[in-house]
Amino acid sequence: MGELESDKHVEYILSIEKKKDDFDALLMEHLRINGAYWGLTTLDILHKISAVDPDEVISWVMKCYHDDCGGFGGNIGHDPHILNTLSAVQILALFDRINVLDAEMVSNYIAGLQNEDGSFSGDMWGEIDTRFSYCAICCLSILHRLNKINVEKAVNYIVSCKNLDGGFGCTPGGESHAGQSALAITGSLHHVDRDLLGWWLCERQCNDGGPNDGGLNGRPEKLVDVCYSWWVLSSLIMIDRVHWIDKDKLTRFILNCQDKENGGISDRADDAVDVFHTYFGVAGLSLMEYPGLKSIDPAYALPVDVVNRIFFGK
Ligand code: 3PZ
Ligand code: ZN
Repeated sequence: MGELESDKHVEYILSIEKKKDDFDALLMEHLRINGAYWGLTTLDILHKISAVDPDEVISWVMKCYHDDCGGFGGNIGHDPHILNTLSAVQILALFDRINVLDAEMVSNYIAGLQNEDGSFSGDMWGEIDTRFSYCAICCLSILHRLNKINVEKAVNYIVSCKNLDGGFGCTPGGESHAGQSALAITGSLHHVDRDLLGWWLCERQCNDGGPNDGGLNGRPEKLVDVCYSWWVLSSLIMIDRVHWIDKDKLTRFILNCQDKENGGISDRADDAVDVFHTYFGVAGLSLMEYPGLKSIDPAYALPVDVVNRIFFGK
């Protein structure tokens, strides 16, 4: 299995920025700000954020800002969306530059996306998903402005998406997925049946003895995928049931998904790498306290020192 190829991953992330015109880059064009958040957070976990120029990053991020509405687009000239707005706020937090924002404008944009039933739309077109509830709550919490929304209704909406298996869907009655990060931020984890959800999450670990042994899948009967290391582990940590999975096997699986030559991590062993799975792989290892990594907060998906700076000014 070997160890984490940290230097190779740093080089890989720095290289993505340079090749802007190949096919992968084109595919990522509309979510460039999310990609920037994934790459930069990975660099920070690896203690290499100093490899980028903060002023350059911040000035690019602010070019994605729409000062008429308070939201951010996925790239310069792209329409605003709550997903991109969260990425922008997280990037600014990484560099301790939240102060460049008009926090009132940004939080008014987010608050404006809350619906009567407490749910959140992703943008002005109205698609609803509990993942947008998470984006809204995480963003407003970082901006110290949760008071702008009806938190009780927001929590009740997420709770209304709880299923009999203990998990949460994206809409009421939808198949179980993520959602409890938002509940953790608002101090509402008492709505979770920890044993039932913990059991469902642990059932995600694969035990077939093959190259993907120890990996986690997102739903029953699906293939394992490195990115679920993050969704499942972060949830298990928040409900205090992380000791229910085999950490050694999961660590070995993530390390097996590395491209040891050119850097980067893929969804499964021997697939093509991308920045998304590189981030979630490294972040998953950080949650499992892999040596030499900064620890990451499971609810905010930001390094713990960044979260402490936001909330305790230290
Ligand atoms: C990937 N998106 O819809 S996407 C994403 N997926 O924008 C980014 N695991 O084809 C990258 N699958 C790669 N670099 C994949 C982000 C998806 C998740 C797809 C995926 C991941 C298995 C099939 C949804 C936050 C934001 C968005 C998502 C999840 C979390 C794709 C396919 C979809 C997307 C982008 C590229 C390569 C990278
Ligand atoms: Zn994945």
